[in-house]
Amino acid sequence: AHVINVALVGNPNCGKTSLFNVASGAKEHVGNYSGVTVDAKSGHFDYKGYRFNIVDLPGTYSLASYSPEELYVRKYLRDATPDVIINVVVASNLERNLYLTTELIDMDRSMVIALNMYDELEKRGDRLDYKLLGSMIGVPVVPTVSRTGQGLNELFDTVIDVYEGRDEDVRHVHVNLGEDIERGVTAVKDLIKAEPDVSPRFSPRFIAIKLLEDDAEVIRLVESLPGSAQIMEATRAEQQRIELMRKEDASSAIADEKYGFIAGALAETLVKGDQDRNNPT
Ligand code: GDP
Ligand code: MG
Ligand code: K
Repeated sequence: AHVINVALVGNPNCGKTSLFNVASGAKEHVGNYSGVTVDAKSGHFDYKGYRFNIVDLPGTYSLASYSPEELYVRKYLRDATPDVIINVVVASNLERNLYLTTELIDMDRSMVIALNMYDELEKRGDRLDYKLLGSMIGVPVVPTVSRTGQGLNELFDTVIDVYEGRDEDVRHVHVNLGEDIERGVTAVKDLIKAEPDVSPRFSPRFIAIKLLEDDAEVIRLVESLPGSAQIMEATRAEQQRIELMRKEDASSAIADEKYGFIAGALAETLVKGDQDRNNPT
């Protein structure tokens, strides 16, 4: 049978472990606890002739390299290279949850979004055109309620489609960071692409953005490359240029652009129920 390696990635408390339990029949602890150890649980199940190996990764708000959870998830995505990432997001808190999504998009990996706690979104009376959102970001979006298992067949059907390369919503879209920053990303990315030995598992775009953000781990990675002096010099120059244009450091400018992109995408796809109620016209 075909084996599909799947990793669950998402913010803390977005319902990853619930999804993992329902899908794999495991009984991992679910709830608002903060674990002492940072690790991953793995399980497996068979569906439609495929063997799914599924890994429940620690919750993270971003793929920066500040916390042990972030470093763990990053290392996992780089070294274990799951075939398909399931990015679990909280449907009623997309402004925050989609930040991590933008970083996964930078990584340029096969991915499906589980729009989890969809029951909460419906209860609030919010309406989201999730198909349009998916086509805007180039990632298929499937509503789920991982506590009950609702939507999980559709989710894993979509994982199969993405794995087999037949989902029409999958496009290589990237989150456009605006002219000032994109120029810097391209300059650094082109130097990284020219390196023979750069970690093939982090995309050149992800590495370039992380360099511009002063990411300590990615700087160490790049420092081991033959062309590191030139890459770091270009990074510093582009950071200074961006700072001059934007009057803020490059990493803040990148975060602002990402949150702006998310806000723009949600403005086109999300109608909040309580908004309608609070602002009668
Ligand atoms: P994790 O931190 O991402 O592993 O999240 P958990 O699976 O531990 O879930 C966090 C909390 O959200 C628990 O209380 C779950 O019962 C609850 N939860 C998970 N999925 C859903 C869902 O789809 N809808 C609702 N309403 N609650 C959910
Ligand atoms: Mg969990
Ligand atoms: K939890």
